[in-house]
Amino acid sequence: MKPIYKDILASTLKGEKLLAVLIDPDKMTLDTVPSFIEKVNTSITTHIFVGGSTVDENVTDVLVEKIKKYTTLPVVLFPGDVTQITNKADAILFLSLISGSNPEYLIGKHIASISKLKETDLDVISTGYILIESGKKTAVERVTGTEPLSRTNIQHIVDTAKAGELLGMKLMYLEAGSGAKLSVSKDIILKVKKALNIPLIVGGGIRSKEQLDNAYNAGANLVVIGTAFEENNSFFDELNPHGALSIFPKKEKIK
Ligand code: 1GP
Repeated sequence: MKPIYKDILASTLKGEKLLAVLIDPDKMTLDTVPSFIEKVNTSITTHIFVGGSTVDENVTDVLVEKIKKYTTLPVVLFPGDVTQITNKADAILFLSLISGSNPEYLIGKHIASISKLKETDLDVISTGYILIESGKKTAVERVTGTEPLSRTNIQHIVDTAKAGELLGMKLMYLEAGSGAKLSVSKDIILKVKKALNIPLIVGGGIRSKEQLDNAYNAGANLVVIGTAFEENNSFFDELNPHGALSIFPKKEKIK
């Protein structure tokens, strides 16, 4: 088993900032994997997350196998359902949707996943998953039948995250939802981070370098971006501190 959580924790303690590219198996075709992963490999990405709200059976397994052929980056499952579990990945976020009170997403799906999980050697990472209001109805809301937490009641978000930590969760994920109109605010990230001793993940609606830096500066240890990469491959270059990586060697300056 690869020690994915141990590595995230070590990076967090060193103050390193991590970036996960989220690949939704529903939106990526197998033939686009090589070129997309090449972009990922030459970017500041540190992790590849794979998962979606609605994915057909076995699609994730085949996709992860292909991704693994083209990268050495850790592949972490971010599953919407039990059918998305595959041993071809390195780790799985064992997500409990603690912002809602649907028992299926708090513990039900977890129980259903055990027979499959025990056949794998995935690093299983207990993760508190908190959905935050983001300006429009998201797929997570629709699929889980839960309401997001109000973005103005920050104390309630902080208390929810702290309760998750005290229950033993090893990561906390503040989620605005894929394609969110409003990403998680700086103030929310700042206050949740201050209350927690575990690494903090932030995702949903981050589409610019400025938003990414804001999330890091407020205290996010790992940021997840999906839609912005899906819609525009050159976004990888925008995040690269040296701009687009050129395949041509730089010309020496004539003195
Ligand atoms: C969704 O947090 C992730 O679960 C990423 O969201 O697709 O909006 O980047 P985006």
